[in-house]
Amino acid sequence: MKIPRSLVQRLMDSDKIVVASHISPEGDAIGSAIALAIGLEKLGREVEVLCHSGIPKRYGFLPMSDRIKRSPSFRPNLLVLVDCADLARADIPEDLRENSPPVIAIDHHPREPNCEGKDWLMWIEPRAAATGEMIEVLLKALKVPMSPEIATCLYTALISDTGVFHFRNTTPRTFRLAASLLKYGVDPQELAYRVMEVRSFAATQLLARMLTKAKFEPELGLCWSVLTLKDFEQTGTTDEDTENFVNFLRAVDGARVAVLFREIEPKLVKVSLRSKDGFDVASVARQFGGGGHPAAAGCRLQKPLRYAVAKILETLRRMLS
Ligand SMILES: [Mn+2]
Repeated sequence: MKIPRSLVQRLMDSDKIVVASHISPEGDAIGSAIALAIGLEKLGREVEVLCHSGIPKRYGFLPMSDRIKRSPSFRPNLLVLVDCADLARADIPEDLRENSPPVIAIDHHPREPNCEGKDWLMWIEPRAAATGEMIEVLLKALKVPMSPEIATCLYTALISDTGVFHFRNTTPRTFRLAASLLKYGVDPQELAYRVMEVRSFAATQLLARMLTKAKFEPELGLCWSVLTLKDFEQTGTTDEDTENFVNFLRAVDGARVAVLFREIEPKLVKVSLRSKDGFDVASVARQFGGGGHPAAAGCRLQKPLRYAVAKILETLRRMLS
């Protein structure tokens, strides 16, 4: 991995830095953002991590997570996006999006960056299993020593994007980095539990509903399910509780593509897409304004649930048949 030299220079030259990631952030987004922020703070920079729509409870154990802000408390002279190279998908307040300072984007999603007309510096490594791998390289270049806090964040990033090292994006580099992080006191069982496994009882009941309503179209290899506003209301859950649910659909024998639709508002539907044998679900997500990786992607549609489900299934059925 080669960091553009100008990127390191730009970081060194900036003293008020905001680090942010994409909407619906997961472990790689949040872990990478916090790890970089801790490192930049050690270098004496004023740094804030932003999650404009709030940090999912699941990640509340991460160091510095209690200092994550919804809006910056100072005017930054640099905005760093991690795990995201698209200002439109960044989880930041509108005024910062419209009137952003220079931007550095550090990402491993293999998509065309969306940055026309802006002062941008880009570092994209599609072969990195997680953006966390890139942050480790960057912190080394910045001469920030590894610490237990940074190691916890980077390990969280790795296991989140590799499904605890079982997706195909896992490489020797991933394992080497994970091994080196264990030397800083990372507890692999504890982190895997907190990031991938932990589920409230209410969320378990929501999961039961998703499984009961699942549909399987074996001739296409399509497995999908829907959670409605009513499902969330009646179980006392929110969309945050659906993390990793779609993997149960993906696990179905014979499923090539798994889709989970969630009705968030009467006219807002979130969609998670997963695939097994190389089918590119990111290309489907992009058709609907979303993004992601070939095997794991997502999008949100400002449409009624019925419409969103019909549209996406129609697209998938056409591509799968
Ligand atoms: Mn990622």
